[in-house]
Amino acid sequence: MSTLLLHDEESSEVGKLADEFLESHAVMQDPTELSAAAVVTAQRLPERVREFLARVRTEGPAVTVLSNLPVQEELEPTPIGWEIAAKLRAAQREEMVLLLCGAALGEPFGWVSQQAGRLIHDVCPTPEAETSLTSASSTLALNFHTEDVFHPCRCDYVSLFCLRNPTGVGTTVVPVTALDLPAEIRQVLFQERFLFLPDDSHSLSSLPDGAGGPDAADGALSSARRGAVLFGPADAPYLRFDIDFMRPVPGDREAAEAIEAVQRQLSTSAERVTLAPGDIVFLDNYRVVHGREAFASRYDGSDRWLKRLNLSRDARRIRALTGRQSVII
Ligand SMILES: O=C(O)CCC(=O)C(=O)O
Ligand SMILES: [Fe+2]
Repeated sequence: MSTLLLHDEESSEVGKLADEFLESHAVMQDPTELSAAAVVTAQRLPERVREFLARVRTEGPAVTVLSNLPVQEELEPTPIGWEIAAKLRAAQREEMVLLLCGAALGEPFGWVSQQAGRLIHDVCPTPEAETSLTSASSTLALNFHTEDVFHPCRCDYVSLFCLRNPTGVGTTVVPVTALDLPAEIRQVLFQERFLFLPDDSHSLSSLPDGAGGPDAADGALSSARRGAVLFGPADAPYLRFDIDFMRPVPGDREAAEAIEAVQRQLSTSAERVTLAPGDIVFLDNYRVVHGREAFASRYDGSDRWLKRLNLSRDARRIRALTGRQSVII
């Protein structure tokens, strides 16, 4: 992991840029325009931040943290779920800080099917979702996963901006380099013997280009996408994995065993990143899987609260693959 600790002057520069951006673009509702404007304005972030993120983009460290970013002292209470956060436009200034920093690394985009097509998401514990398989969970740990594992346009980096984390709940991370598997299993993992499914944070009816289907397990399975777990260079592969939302191709025992072998190794290799308010972590979604420890939610306004933004290295690739012009795909 690599961290850049911002000096206080740099932090206030970022805050000022976020205020300015918010003022001039608050009325800009179109996420595609907002994403493009952020990429341009990100050029005015402090030089050390831009350089640091350029190194990340050129296959630098797979887990990186920007630290000491501004979070308002008078931050509102943690909302009880993303829908309330969206209605209240909670922590809009922090959203702009994340949008600008993220836009120095990639092009911000979102999903029509996730958090009602918002560009920037709220990650906070939500009543009734405590044991769900989504980031709104709390008492159930979130298993290691590739973000949006089902889709070829999944993000290159997922970024999380911590606004509150009073009990030091850890984000868990495992790099693909931690996998040390026998050659026979690796060979299976490199083959397209796996089905990847949309996770429960997506409303199936509005998934992009045919990935959705009837809201039933069988329906989701029938719309699953086939692919490999390991891909790219044989000696430095990329990884695509989410035990909860993948299956072996029906009847493929070897593929099933390979999934179990990977999951076993991931569970013994977890690293922990404890985000503090003012930290943004950028997770390389091709080179690490991530998850989150279990914790007790309180729903008293003091719960853990993150903002999340998906980043693509090339939004044109998304347009070419989905046929949509918007960055909300
Ligand atoms: O809460 C965390 O630390 C990670 C949650 C997560 O996996 C996500 O929001 O994509
Ligand atoms: Fe995630």
